Amino acid sequence: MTDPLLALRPWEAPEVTSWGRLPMNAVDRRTGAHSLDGDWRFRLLSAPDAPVGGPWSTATVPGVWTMQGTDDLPQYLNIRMPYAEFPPLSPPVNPTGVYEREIDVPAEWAGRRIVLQVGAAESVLLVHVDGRPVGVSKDSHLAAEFDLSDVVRPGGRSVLRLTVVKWSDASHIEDQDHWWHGGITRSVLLYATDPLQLADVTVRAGQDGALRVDCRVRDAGGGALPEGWYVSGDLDGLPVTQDAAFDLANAEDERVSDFLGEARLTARVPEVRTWTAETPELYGLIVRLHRADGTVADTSRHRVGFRDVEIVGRDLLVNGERIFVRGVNRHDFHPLTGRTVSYDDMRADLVLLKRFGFNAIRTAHYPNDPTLYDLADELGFYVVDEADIESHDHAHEIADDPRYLNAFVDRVSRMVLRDKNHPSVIIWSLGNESDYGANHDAAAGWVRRHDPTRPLQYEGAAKRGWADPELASDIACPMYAPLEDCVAHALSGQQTKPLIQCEYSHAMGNSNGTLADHWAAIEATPGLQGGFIWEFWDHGILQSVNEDGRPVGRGGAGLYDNGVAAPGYRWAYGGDFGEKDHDGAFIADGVVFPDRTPKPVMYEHRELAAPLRLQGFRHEGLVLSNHQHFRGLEWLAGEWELSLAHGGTLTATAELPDLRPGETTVVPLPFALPEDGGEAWLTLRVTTAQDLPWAPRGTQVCAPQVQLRAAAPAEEPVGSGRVEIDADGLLVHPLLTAAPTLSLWRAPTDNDELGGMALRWRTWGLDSLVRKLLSVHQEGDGVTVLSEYAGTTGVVRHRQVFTPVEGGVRIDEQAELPEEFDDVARVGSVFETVAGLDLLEWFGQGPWESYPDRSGGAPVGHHSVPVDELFTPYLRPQESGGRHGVRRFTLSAPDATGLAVTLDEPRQVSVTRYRAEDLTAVSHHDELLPRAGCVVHLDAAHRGLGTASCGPDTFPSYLVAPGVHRWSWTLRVL
Ligand code: IPT
Repeated sequence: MTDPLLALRPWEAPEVTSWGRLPMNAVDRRTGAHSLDGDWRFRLLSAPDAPVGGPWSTATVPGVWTMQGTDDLPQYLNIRMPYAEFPPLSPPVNPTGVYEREIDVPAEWAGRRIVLQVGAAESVLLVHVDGRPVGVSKDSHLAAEFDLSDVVRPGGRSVLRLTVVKWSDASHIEDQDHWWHGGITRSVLLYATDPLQLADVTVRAGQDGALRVDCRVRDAGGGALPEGWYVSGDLDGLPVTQDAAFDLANAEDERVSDFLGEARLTARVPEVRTWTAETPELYGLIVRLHRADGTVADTSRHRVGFRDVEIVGRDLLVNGERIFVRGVNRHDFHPLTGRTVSYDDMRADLVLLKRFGFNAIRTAHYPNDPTLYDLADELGFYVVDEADIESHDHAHEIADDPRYLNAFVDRVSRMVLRDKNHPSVIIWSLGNESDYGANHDAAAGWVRRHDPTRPLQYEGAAKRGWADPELASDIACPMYAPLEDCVAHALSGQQTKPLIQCEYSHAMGNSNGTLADHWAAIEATPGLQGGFIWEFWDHGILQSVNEDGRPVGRGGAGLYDNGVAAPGYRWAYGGDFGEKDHDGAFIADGVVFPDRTPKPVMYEHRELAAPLRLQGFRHEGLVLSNHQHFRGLEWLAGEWELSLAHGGTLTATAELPDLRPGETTVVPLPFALPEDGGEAWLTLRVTTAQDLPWAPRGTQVCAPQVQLRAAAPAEEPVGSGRVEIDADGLLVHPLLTAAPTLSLWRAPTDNDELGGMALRWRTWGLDSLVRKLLSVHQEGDGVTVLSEYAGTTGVVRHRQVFTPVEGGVRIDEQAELPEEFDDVARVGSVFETVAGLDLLEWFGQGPWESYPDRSGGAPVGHHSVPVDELFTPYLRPQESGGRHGVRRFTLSAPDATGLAVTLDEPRQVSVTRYRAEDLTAVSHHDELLPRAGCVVHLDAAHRGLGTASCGPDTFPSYLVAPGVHRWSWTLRVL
């Protein structure tokens, strides 16, 4: 007999969004439920209608079978669908996982309503109990519940089968930019309630302390709703009482009141502690449903945050304040489990984001694990909650396709029904990259009626006109818009909606150039309120064998904080599972590595988000301001630090002033500036003053800095030594294994590659310049060497003048770039050292990696880092490890021997174990073999990083111009 669920072929029926599924609601049933997580019997079929035969294997639930040893492996594609079939069709080979296990139903559940909850399954879920069809559900990122009361027996044992079909009509609207997987990705539960139950609870809690709780009550007993039921509530000890005036049971319409009633609880909290991302104050609410005799039939627990969100004019306000949105896009991702994320992992994500100054999350591009929202409420984040709709490859057809109408409304409405009680959720999003059509308007209409308390946004609609009030977006939420367009819009007088970019500053590889420029503009321009960096994660999957089944290399090990990627492992990206179609390293575009090690941009972000700002002198003092929206500085402690170029670092405890949000004050200089010591910088190191849920006391929050004294022009006493130059015109030096030569090339970053710059550089031949010695000219003790570096389309003239100075040699260099080399990666010197010089100490910006357009978070000071830790292991090897604004450095061995370099002015310097060509030659970090010595670059000019892998390139001011470049440096032996 054909199974009716299979006969329905729900995987090719977009109109069918579910069958037998219970309505979504916001009653949390996790506590007290029976977990069905663990090992299940498992079979992977080649198609949903293939016979279920052969031996069972085992699969872990929750988990994806694509990472549990089956031959159906992860595949990474951004926009393109992995198969050619048009919506709503699926390919003939359609991996289908059959999960089975016994369930023992407790005898005490007799007379109760028994419900199965499947946290998430992708992409179509079919449920059977003892071979009987129970239900169907779609939406890979929301839970599905089914009433099993009629198919299981309390005290008995049943066989539960969950069939998960990987490809379906739904896949065409789940075409998000991440790995394709298959499986059950969130927990499976079984729970029981009284037939008289809370079907849904809607909490509204405003900044004024007014609380309103709407309860939907249902009786599954079959007949009319029992007489005399009522609800009561308790908010941290404050009674919440039933509103007698509220139309209790929709009494006027008996067809409704037969099985569904409504009641309202209200309270007003005096002197309410309001919720914001800075002050995540939560109250505990218990809602009870009572039978007529007063006994409790059902209970629902909530955490309530009192806050308002509204748009006034063109400003998004939280509790009446225009906030800045310092956001990030976050996927549910884990390098070992694919999409299944634990409480601890989610908490670690959010704790890290808090520590680096983020205050907002867009749940790109689907409703995240429910726990994420609990944590966002608790730790303090503003959330843009996004529905599971991305039809990227077929966006235009689907947006207006009536066959998909149900799916759009279903997905958006179920998300809202699930998440509506979270104070953290301040904006609903209709989805991502799905063009714009009637299906969106239908979903938007539902949301506006059901939840008028929050704005909604949709980039696809906003794209049609940032200011157009007719479109289904209350926010102008573009992605990757040029900053000048945003500023121009805000200044145009035409702006009607808050401008908050839903994606900006693409974090692929060594990236996020101009982030500081963005924030300077956002903070200075009314109408701009921030945005969401793309994205949190580099989605590298931990792999010990490569696509050919061979063990991966052992290079580049031990560079990650938590040691997950030990030698013999690599981070897989697109193509690494042998997929023919893939989008390569585009999946590695996060601000953290796959094991959550922060990338250097995180330090930049932390500084840009600083709650406390230091703005230099005014009225003989230092100007301090509180840059928060809602709280004072009492949670912070400070320490002054004075860094002298020729001297050490002095410290003193800072008394932080009492400043309300937005206030500024002037404090006296904490140190008398010593006469000598040269260039001087004052830093206020700000840490947490007490233990917080997201940071122990003493965690660094920011380190704003001001320059107190500029450097005086350096005078180099002329020395007497001799400079040795070989027959090729190259410097001979005991500590150098390769003499300083000219470099115009860097191992292309992802931005350089995808933005087309690297292609131009290769066409010009900058990766293989041919040096020709023109002349060597001795003058006194000094030597002038003229040479030419020929590319394929132009020639660079280069001059080095070597002059002996006390203890070493000064090198004055000049390079003349032809007009056609109008945008190169760098102009500077490169040389290599003997082995053993393993410690870099410098005065300049640091300690972490910085580049000309990403240097805002690296304070000037004395820094010291082992050479092996200078390099940043971006998943696809590329230019990395640079330090901006370096004035001088030493490279030394443990016995303090080594070399010292002084630069004529602050320059970009990098010291790594790799030549640019080493990095260019490989595609993964494990293939890199570190050199024993150091490869040192010091640049007269270095191109900014920009974000051209997806979005704007760096700004013109960070480009390296053609023409004459001059730089000088001295090299001494320690
Ligand atoms: C945009 C997507 O929304 C996001 O999912 C991701 O793919 C990002 O770009 C790039 O990493 S879509 C892009 C075509 C602008």
